[in-house]
Amino acid sequence: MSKACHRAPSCVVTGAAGFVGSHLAEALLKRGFEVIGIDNFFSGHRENLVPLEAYEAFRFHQRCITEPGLLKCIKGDHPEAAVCFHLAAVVSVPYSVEHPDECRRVNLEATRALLQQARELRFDAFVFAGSAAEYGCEQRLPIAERYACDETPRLSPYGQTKYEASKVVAGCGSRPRGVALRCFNIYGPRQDPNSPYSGVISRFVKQAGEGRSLTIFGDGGQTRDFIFVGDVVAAYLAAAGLSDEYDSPPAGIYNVGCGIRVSVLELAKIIQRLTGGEESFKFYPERPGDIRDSQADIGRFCRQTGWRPRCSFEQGLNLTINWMTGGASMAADQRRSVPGGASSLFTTPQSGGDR
Ligand code: UD2
Repeated sequence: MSKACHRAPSCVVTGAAGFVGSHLAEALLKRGFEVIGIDNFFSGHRENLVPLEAYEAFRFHQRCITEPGLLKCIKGDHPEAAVCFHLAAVVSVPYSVEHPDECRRVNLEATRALLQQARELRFDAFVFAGSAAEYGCEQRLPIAERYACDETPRLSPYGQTKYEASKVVAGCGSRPRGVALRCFNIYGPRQDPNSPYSGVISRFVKQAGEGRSLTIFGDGGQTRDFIFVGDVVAAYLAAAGLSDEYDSPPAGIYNVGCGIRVSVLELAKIIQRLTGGEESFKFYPERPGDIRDSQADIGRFCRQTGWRPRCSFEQGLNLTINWMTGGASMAADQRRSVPGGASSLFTTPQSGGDR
């Protein structure tokens, strides 16, 4: 498979104001691609666009992905557009339970419509944000892509619609090449810690920074496969065939994680140590619907692309802690830049892994 393209295509990024979408857009801009960002700020933040607006090649449209003909309209304004990274979605699992119809419209039907337009417009690649939620309560570890099937009992409309959409994307043929990345627990700078449903790492770092006890749901023995956002961005670039380090994979569905699981209690202790706080935890009842263990089998994506997670857990946590704690006293626009320069997200050295 080919590596970086000679003539840079323009890239559409839906969900560009989101946690992962904004990092992806920034990485593309740094590599010289034009980026057309789309977001309706339902869960994305305007602040995340600040670093992107420093690039002339960044264009932004405040639009909703459910608008009929959206991609055709974008292509009319930006004829070079040839790659679509589709990350915009209803991202909250509990919200999807409360709003199943909206979740289906946004996560499945809008994806189907965008893909159909990408096909008619002869886009090169369509890369979709799938999720580990597609596996429901899978007990076999590590979890391989083939374990998710139509009969899998999924715990939420979020998991179900992501599963159906991933299948549609992967089955779309060769033009565009459809790739769905089933990402496990992503963490890093720009993850919003302020909701009860925010990712556990962002919540723990915030609690530790404020000198509070860390809130553990259940006994803390549940495990997750945490992956740093910079590694996820590298996977997206590879998936679209835009990486100068990794090969592009054939159309299909691929897990993206570290392949290692860490318990919530272990995580809490590491964060206390890295933030220099006293060990102090408060235990609460297990969250309804919580799965016990999660760990990705990442062999398929690694074999097809040469991609590997490169950021060790401690490096990733330190970058996240620096950003969150350094950000508290800064202006919003400064806060959205990653300490050490955004490049630190994507150029973490190879590491033996100190999980
Ligand atoms: C993640 C994704 C979700 C979906 C799912 C797939 C996030 C925020 N959510 O859900 O979208 O893809 O994976 O399986 O990435 N916890 C605590 N204390 C806290 C917060 C959480 O103990 O203050 C526990 C929580 O009960 C769970 C674990 O930490 O056992 C991870 O929780 P999470 O919300 O970060 O992510 P998860 O795996 O529920």
